[in-house]
Amino acid sequence: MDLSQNLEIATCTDPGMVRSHNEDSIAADGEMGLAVLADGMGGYNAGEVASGIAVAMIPAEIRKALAACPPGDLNGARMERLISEQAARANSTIYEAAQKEARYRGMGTTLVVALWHDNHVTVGHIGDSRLYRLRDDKLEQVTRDHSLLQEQIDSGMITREAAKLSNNKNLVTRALGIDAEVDTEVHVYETKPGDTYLLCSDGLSAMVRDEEIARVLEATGAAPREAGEALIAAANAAGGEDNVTVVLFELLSEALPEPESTEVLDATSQAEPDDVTVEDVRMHGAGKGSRWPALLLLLVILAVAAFVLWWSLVR
Ligand SMILES: [Mn+2]
Repeated sequence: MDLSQNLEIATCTDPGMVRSHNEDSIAADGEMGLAVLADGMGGYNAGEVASGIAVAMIPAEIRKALAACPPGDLNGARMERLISEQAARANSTIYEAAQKEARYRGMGTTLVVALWHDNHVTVGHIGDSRLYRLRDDKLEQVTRDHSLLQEQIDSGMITREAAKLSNNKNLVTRALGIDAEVDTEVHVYETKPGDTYLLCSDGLSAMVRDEEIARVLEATGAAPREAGEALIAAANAAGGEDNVTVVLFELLSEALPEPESTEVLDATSQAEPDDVTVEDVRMHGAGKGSRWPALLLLLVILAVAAFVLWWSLVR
């Protein structure tokens, strides 16, 4: 299914005003309706390696899996599973690379993955990279950070206002590639035509308040390219202390296409119940095909024998 007619996408990334290199990585694919953003961590450029592995592996594997998946199976539950599985695979690859090479030791990355499909978006995340949704001029943070700060807010240790002044904004409690196992948080949300989605690294959200992000989106009419560049500029104007990366996805006014021809799919799923393999089906077919001529031959032989018997009797 090609969604590129239904979406407008822009990706923007910048090292910021302080850092010499950019450890954020992004991938976006309009045809698949997929965006992946990763914010790497680890010394000696290892963060770049970790985030690079995540954005290279996950879209490639999701593309393969979607191509092999019947259109009627493209539902939220399937997408949730797909994102969790692929995040787990990327986790293993990063983790193993970090175990093998001393210079990669301790590397990891945040992750936010969004996959749009028939009027839904499935969102997976690990760490403090975020997804926001702009709907009817209202900006809402969809993902909830896996960070020390968020835990402190949740437990009532500090207020949301005090959190804005906190120094530990970048301490994440979950990351991809740090442990042998990873717990990806995945949810499915309904979409509405006209929605705009923003994926961002903490280089935006730690530098620019939500109200200011909303104001920038409003000022640019949430046009993806323009809004993306304006958000990067806003982060840099506020100090640009970290790499800053944004992906903007606008759902154009038409609804996303429904999966095609479910009848065909139902027929397929009935023809191949889980416990019957293709070999089984073929063997049964071949058996039926060869049995009938043998039976016919037997009848002919019996008829001939009966005729011979009758002929010998009447003579
Ligand atoms: Mn960052």
